[in-house]
Amino acid sequence: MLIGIVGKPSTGKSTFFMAATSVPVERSPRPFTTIKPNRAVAYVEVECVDKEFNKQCNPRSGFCVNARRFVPVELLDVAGLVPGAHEGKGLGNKFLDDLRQADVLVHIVDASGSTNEMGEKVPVGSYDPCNDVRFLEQELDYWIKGILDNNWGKLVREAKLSKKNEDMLTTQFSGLGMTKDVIVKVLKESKLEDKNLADWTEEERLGVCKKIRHIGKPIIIAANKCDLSTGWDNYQKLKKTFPEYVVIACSAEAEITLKGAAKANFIDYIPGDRTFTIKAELNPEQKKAMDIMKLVCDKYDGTGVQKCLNAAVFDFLHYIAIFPGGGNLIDSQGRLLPDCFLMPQTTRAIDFAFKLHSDIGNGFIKAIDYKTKQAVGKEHLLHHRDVIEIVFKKP
Ligand SMILES: Nc1nc2c(ncn2[C@@H]2O[C@H](COP(=O)(O)OP(=O)(O)OP(=O)(O)O)[C@@H](O)[C@H]2O)c(=O)[nH]1
Ligand SMILES: [Mg+2]
Repeated sequence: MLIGIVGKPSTGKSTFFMAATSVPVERSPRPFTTIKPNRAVAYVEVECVDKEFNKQCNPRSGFCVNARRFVPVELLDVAGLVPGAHEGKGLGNKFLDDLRQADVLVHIVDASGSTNEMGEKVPVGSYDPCNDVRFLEQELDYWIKGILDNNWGKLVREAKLSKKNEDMLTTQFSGLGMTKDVIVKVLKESKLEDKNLADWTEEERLGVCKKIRHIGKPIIIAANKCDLSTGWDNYQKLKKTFPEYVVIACSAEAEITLKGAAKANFIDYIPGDRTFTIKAELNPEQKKAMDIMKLVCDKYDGTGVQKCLNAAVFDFLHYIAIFPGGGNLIDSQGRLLPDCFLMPQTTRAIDFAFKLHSDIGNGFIKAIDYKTKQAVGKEHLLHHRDVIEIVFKKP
């Protein structure tokens, strides 16, 4: 699972990245601070199944606190995108190629309205962040169109060899993680299944790219810097203006502060908590900082960083978490429930077997639902938080 962080410069992409991964990266109010992409592990939260067995799990990767299991995902922070990037403005949009494999994008919007469309500092509240939503969609559309345009001549020649549109475009966009099903759907909706590529208009090409972006690079919005004075109003405005979007209020700076305070043992705080408790004597300055954090958490139900990642993976992509249930839940090194896999919603027992190992998939005999002890077949659809053992014939 790869989550891409996108947006214009200075909205707090790298701050969000650092808040989620704890990996220190360069960040500053100067536009284009990030040039080379940052990639690291973040986590999404799953209600662990260990409590159902009255045990404490021991994850191989990630961690688990009080049956709150944090499962690794990858996060990618790229350079800022400005209007006209597809024509080479700012850093252009070539760096978006880093996002080719992203399953979902988090658009970091500066909800405080303190950066203009180029990411330059302006007085708080003087810029309307709603402007950024459509511009980002447009730049992504043109990025995808650029990929198509670069190969258009070749595709038109191949079309003459009576290759099918769906096959040519599937090959063309496989690098963006598109499946044939998606391409067939896009062509059908556009009524371009059988139209000779040589006769496609510019608009038809762009229309297809828009649909591909919509399906293949779905976006959720993080209304960041909500700790600043105009954050609340702009967060409400974003939700109202874009009802088709998931919009989550977020303060990446607050998350960094809280994680830092928890590491220093000043507070009890686990990412995703709605609030925190102070457990040490604080000096007046620290106390003031924590008072501000409390206000932010109370107003927005937490800092929103963990909420964004969870929402992207579970509420939006509808992924499910599956725990392998073999060996009485214990691996060869004695770890209980060592793994937890994030899988698409329509995962069958056989898909999960192949995810574990191709030998397990090829030798599949049956799957056992560890919670109910029932045997199920290859086609059985798995559910969120299932614990599944695969019985297979060894090669
Ligand atoms: N008040 C507040 N400031 C924030 C928040 N998140 C980021 N900032 C500030 O916004 C500025 C830009 O942050 P970056 O993380 O460098 O922004 P970026 O989007 O990565 O910028 P580029 O790499 O230039 O595209 C920094 O001064 C951050 O401290 C937040 O949640 N609240
Ligand atoms: Mg950055």
